[in-house]
Order: sequence, then structure tokens, then C-alpha cells
Amino acid sequence: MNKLCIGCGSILQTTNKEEKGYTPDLKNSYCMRCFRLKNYGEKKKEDYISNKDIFVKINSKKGLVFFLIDFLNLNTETISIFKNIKLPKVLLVSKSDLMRPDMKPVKIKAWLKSVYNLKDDIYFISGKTNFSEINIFKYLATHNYQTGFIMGITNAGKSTFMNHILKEHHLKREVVVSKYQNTTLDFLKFKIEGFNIYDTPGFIYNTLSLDLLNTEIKPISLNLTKPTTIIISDKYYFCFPSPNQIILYINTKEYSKIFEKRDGNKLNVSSNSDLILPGIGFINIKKETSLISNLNNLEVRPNYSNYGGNYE
Ligand SMILES: Nc1nc2c(ncn2[C@@H]2O[C@H](COP(=O)(O)OP(=O)(O)OP(=O)(O)O)[C@@H](O)[C@H]2O)c(=O)[nH]1
Ligand SMILES: [Mg+2]
Repeated sequence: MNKLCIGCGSILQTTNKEEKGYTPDLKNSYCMRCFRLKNYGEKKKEDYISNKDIFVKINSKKGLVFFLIDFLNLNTETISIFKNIKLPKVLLVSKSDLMRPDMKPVKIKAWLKSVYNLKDDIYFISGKTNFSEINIFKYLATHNYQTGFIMGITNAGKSTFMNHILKEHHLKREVVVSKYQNTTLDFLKFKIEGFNIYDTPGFIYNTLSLDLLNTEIKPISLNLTKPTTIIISDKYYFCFPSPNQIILYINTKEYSKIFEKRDGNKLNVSSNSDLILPGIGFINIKKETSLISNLNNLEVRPNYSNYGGNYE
């Protein structure tokens, strides 16, 4: 039987250095890539498994899926990946420590269910609270499942969650975790408390940022009294043609404000809406406007305060 790398799930092989799973010696537990990633934080080649291959694999299996999307990447694209999984599933909004502590999960859940038309259970989880918000074994037992798949978008924190479960059960094995996308490369199976639990590779999606600060978002309120362009991370700009009030909920400190117009794509935004910046956060826009941006196909959704919530 093939031996699998315990870090990423690839089949270990000694023949091709450029391919997944290479190790100079089959006695090793980790492939060369995972060894380097774990010990030196280095990741060179962009290995990944395609979304299509993950869908084919998961949709032929039986069990229940715990699907992680981190708070900064909740959007139509990631939710539609979630919806494409045919197995029964639960949505776990991960890295919820990035949300302000006074955001109330009950209200955010109602808002998310309504905006994205979701029927599934939703939990907000965080490594900072030791994932105490859900016990997957109890959930599986209550719903009569033997097998649970930890799935989700890449970098959402699946392997971190898996490692927490392994540690809780005093199991020594550790899955490789990193700040990079596509760390886990195949399904990794664990037998715990009589259940089969899988860590899985992440789904790829369109993100604007691959280099996040994993720190709580601090809202920045800006009163725009004249036409203003907001520039985020020196890359993305948003021109507000008329006075407005906006709040930046972004996971970067790099933003600037200039008073000149730029050309780009026009986007109509109705009052009190959130402009979604995948991987970065969002901008709450108070007044109806037509803004100009260098980005295409931006998603706008009603703000959570339209559903009785309050971020402040
Ligand atoms: N702030 C915060 N960061 C987290 C949390 N969980 C994981 N991270 C960080 O997110 C990054 C990605 O974590 P991984 O566990 O490797 O993510 P993954 O979903 O397994 O990623 P792939 O295997 O690449 O799909 C790491 O830098 C983690 O330290 C969390 O609850 N809060
Ligand atoms: Mg992983």
C-alpha cells in the first residue's frame, strides 16, 4: 500500500523531486515540501488539487461536511462552492476572532441565511477560543453520521482545527499548517472516538489578498465631504464622486485617501450596503452612489444593520 505524507496527504515517492510527495527516503513521515514548510516556513512550488477534483471526490462519499469559510471571505463565490457540495453540511465561519467581539453571532447568522439563502446550520468558530463553539463528535452522533469531513476554502484554518482535535485526543500526529494557500494536498483520514474524520485540501477562490494580518478588524469611519478616492494596499482604488460616509472594515492598515478622480469600472451601490473585498474585508457605504474602481465584478450586499445588527 502507498505510504502517505502525514503533513499534506500526498503519496510519498522517491523518484521525482519536482512532483508531489517527493522524499529522499520512504522511511520519512513527511514529504520534502512539508518538511521544509514545517521546519523553515518555506513553500516553493504551487501544488494544488483543483476544485473540480475535490467536488468529484467528496460528492461520491457518505458522511457529513463541516465547511470552513473565514469571516473575511464570506461572499457569493465561496458560498456557492459550499452549496455545490451534495452531502449534508454545516457552515463554520472560521477566524471569528477577527470580528469585533460585540458582533452578535445570532444576528449575523440570520443576516447570512437571508442574504445567501442558506438553510444549513451555521457556527462561528475560532482557534482563539479553542474551537469550543462546536463539538463535531457530538454533532455527528446526534445526526447519526460515522464520518465527518473538514472541508472549506483554502487557508480558512481547516488543518488548524484538525490539529486542535488531534491534540484534544492526545494524538501526536500533526497536519502541516501554514499562512500559504494549498497547504493540504489530499484527503487525510483519522480514526477518532470511533468516527472517521478527514482533513481535506482547500477550495481555490478569487481573493484580493494572500497576505493577511490575522488580527481583529478595527473599523475606520471616514466622512467624505468632497469627491474622494480611497486606495487600499496601494493597489485597489474606489472613487466616491460625491460626499458620503463610509466605514472600512479591513484587515490591513494600508489605506490612503486622495482628492482626485480616476477612471475605471462604474458600480452602483444602494444606501447602507457593504462592498465586499474578498480576503481583505468590506466597506460599509452609507449613501447611495456610483463609484469607480479598478476592480471588476465587485459584490455588494445589504449591511447587517439592515437586519437589526450593530457593528459598533
Ligand atoms: N486569526 C486566526 N487565524 C487562524 C485561525 N485558524 C487558523 N488561522 C491561521 O490561518 C492560516 C491557515 O491555516 P491552515 O490551518 O493551514 O488553513 P487550511 O484551511 O488548512 O489551509 P489549506 O490546507 O491551504 O487549504 C494559518 O496562518 C493559521 O495560523 C483562527 O481561528 N484565527
Ligand atoms: Mg490544510
